[in-house]
Amino acid sequence: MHPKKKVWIDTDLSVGMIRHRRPGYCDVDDGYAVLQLMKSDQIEITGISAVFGNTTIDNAFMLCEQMNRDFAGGKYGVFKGAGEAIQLANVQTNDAVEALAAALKKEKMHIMAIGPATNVGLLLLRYPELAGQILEVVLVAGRRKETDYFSIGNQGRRAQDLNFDLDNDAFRIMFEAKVPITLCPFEISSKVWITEEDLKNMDQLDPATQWLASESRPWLGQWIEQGATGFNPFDVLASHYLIAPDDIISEPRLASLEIHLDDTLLDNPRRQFKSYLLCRDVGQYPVKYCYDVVPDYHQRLLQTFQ
Ligand SMILES: [Ca+2]
Repeated sequence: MHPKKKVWIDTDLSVGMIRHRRPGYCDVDDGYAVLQLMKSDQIEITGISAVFGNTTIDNAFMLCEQMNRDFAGGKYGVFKGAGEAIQLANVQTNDAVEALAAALKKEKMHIMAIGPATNVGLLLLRYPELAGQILEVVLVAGRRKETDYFSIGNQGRRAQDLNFDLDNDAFRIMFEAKVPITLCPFEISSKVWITEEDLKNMDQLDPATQWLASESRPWLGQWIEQGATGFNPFDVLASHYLIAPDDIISEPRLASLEIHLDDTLLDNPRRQFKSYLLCRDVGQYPVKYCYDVVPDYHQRLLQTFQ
């Protein structure tokens, strides 16, 4: 038997929340990633921390506590992290950063950071000596080139690279600390779809999976309004990679941080610029870039919730 892989979860859980910046419901994908790790016998969760992102830090923290209480018997430590991006001129700590530091002092572990990487960035600024204790940070961000748009549905909507966009500096800090980085970007998650048929199958499973299916329906409805037939469960590619890396196809790339025109504002006459996390043949920082799944991936994904 292989020893279990130790994984710290850092998440901007927003399952079932109303968006705080514009109308509509929030992403449900963190819920799939957290529940998949909770259910896996390959993984030992070493702690769960919340970060702002898809929703406010208070909502994300409340949902971390709720999932831990309702679906894991409260057995994990749950910690509140950053409510905003790193301010380099005023670096703060928080409960999540201190708890993660204490855990890393005891043992090496992987970190699944499926929101903005703010808590990991803060940790590396305050405790640079702990960089060598981080076996890998698995993140949901990046693309090959600035013209690889994140297209949602067929109405022309383009999504941001939200986890990166909300805290560019956190990524730069991780790269400069030379922490091993694995990226599960839009390129891979755009190949995986969850449909109403999948939710109906999840309705027949355990209460945690039933809850996730039920809370996913308003989110699925928004994707159908955008002309899609399902939704891409972005963050679950990160959790699945940690559980079963052989199901995920990756290649080594070199990441760079570059500034180009904002691709989400193409029709806006007052177009602005933004930072991009680009993963090319040439670049500055080595990353493992996950870009495809095995042919029977959809079935394998749903089996992990059985
Ligand atoms: Ca997330």
